[in-house]
Amino acid sequence: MWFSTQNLIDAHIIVKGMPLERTTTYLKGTGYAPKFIRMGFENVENYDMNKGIYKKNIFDDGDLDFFKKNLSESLNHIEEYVKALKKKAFFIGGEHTITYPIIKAFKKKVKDLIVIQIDAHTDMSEHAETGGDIGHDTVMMQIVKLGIPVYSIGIRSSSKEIDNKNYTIINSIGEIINKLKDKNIYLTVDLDVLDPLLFPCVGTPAINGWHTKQLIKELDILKHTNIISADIVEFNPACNNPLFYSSIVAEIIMNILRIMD
Ligand SMILES: [Mn+2]
Repeated sequence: MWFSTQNLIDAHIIVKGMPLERTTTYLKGTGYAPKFIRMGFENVENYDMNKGIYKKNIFDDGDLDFFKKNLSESLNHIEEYVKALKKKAFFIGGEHTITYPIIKAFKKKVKDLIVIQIDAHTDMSEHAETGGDIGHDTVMMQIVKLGIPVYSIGIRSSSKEIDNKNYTIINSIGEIINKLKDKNIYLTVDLDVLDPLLFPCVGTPAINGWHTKQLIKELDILKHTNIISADIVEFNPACNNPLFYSSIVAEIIMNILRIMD
């Protein structure tokens, strides 16, 4: 990214690409997302009329390599990387499945961990469509099974009604802002929360979604909370005009980095 620093020691946030694609079921291509998103950053300024200049140091640590690794080897690779992390990080997926090993690693590192999921789908299936328990469609089920509370927003599609004490669907992050005090928050943003007619570059589009304005408004509610790390997932650059949409994703990431101070 053009504004990243070469100096890990001075970095406030580490950016790591996780181009995992093993369990996608509909439109393929999210494994190419980190490369495209970095190109998209060429069209992003670090000054915002309302939010000012972005002053934090970002260190771009490149991508994890999943070449010739199967799903479980890939998940272990992610977990080991996150375990060894000593700074706040922003992860660029890849499929939503990456969030599971990330949370497994953070569970061992921090207390009072909660997950905020911004997504069109609950990802609460018991079994993955591609077989086994782990997949982009079961990732939140796996996380609640670790005993981590998940608050979800943007949901409009699910394979069934969800009845799980650790999984709560909310209408706005404002509803739970009082509960977030003293919590270590992990934020995961699945881009299919956006309306597919506005932002079509996702693997599993779902109609009647959000405008980017609504996404950024919800993100900004988290400004003074303790976000320990975050990810953005499910961008699929195998669509028409991918560089155009890559810069939209980069702008959204910029807004997430701003609330991670
Ligand atoms: Mn998802």
